[in-house]
Amino acid sequence: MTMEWIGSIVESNNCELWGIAALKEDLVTFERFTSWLSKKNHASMRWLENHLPQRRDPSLVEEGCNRAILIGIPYFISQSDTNREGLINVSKVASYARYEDYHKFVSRMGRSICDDMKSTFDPEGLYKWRPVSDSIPLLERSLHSHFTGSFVGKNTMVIHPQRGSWYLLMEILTSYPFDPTPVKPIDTHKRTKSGGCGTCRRCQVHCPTGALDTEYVLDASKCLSYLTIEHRSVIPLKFWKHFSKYWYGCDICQNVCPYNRAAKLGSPMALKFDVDRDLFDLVRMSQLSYETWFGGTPMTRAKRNGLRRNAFIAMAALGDPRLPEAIKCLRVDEDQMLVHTANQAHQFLNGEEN
Ligand code: B12
Ligand code: SF4
Ligand code: SF4
Repeated sequence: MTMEWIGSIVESNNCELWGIAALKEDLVTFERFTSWLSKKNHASMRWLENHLPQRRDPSLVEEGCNRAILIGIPYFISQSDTNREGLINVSKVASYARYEDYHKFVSRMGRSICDDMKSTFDPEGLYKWRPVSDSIPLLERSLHSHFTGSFVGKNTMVIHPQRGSWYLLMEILTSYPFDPTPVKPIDTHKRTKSGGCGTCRRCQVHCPTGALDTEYVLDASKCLSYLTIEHRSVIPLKFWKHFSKYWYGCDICQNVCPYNRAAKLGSPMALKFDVDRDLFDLVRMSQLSYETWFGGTPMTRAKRNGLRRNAFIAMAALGDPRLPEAIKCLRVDEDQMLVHTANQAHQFLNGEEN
């Protein structure tokens, strides 16, 4: 009955209730995480080294909260989007980034869910309720894969066996003593009706940069998503050609996953970036255009000059005839990272890889 109540509260926000987790120390997950760090798979994301006690024991994230309501936010967009402006701009933006910033959505929707939860389960206000997603020291994928009947694929995504992986994850941390969801763990090395990768390697084969060469482990230093969103300096030349596919984020390892064939279109989040912008307009965009086009979207994570760098490299990768003009534009920029990127274009066109 409790699950039905929570399910109807979550579904009234067009999201999906996936389960309830008991938050407690999880040494297997923690060791997997620290071993990933020790191999420098996190590239320049040094912030992942912080808050290790919370990653080891998620009940420390919010004092007194040892339960989490696990929610999936759907965001599947049709992958057949072609270039509507007739330009040679075919490089894409990852689907999640086309919506409003999901952190803002989570706090808005999370507040509404928490209000409903309080009036249903906690009218006297005795318990804690805190909506969280992404930017907390919580290993969200592990939590969801342990308590929801979903599994971690070789592409490292949380995959729901019937619905796929086009979901952002969020949680409501609470001190309310809900019963955790009893689930049978899925052995992801086998492929059965309940999920798992088995012998499939599609994501590994199609990842353009070899970032998934070791199954179930992502080497962020090679991942287009990391390079286009989190990497703050010049992009090594050997990755430039892949910017012809994505210039912000990357969805290739989800696009090719068989579990996503039956994905349902739609999302409760508002679409913000539904028309591809001309890459040259992006290279020369002013601060004002940046704020108008990208304000309130997750793409501000890369900041204005990160987006300009990415758009320039995508122009080079696509052989855009306006590249000489774009080079002139960036060569006089005050940001040395952009000047350096512009100066590398000739090396790229000569087939050099550093
Ligand atoms: C840092 C980060 C990144 C980095 C590193 C990604 C990575 N694979 O580690 C970069 C910038 C590359 C990135 C990219 C993307 N990200 Co990101 N990212 C995060 C963040 C903030 C932390 C992830 C982390 O701790 N990584 C370290 C590794 C070691 O941990 P992990 O991936 O969580 O893996 C754990 C489990 O999967 C499990 N596990 C791992 N291997 C195995 C193997 C077996 C057999 C088993 C059983 C378990 C298991 O143990 C691991 C350690 O605890 C999370 C939010 C969060 N707080 O968790 C979002 C998050 C993982 N990202 C998300 C998304 C959507 C993306 C992108 C799709 C965005 C895009 N389109 O560009 C890509 C996907 C790239 C990919 N294939 O992973 C979603 C994933 C949703 C989902 N369904 O899985 C999250 C959860 C954000 C959210 N709240 O929705 N991301
Ligand atoms: S997001 Fe793209 S580059 Fe990163 S692992 Fe997946 S396919 Fe490879
Ligand atoms: S593409 Fe295949 S190997 Fe990769 S996550 Fe999906 S099922 Fe697993």
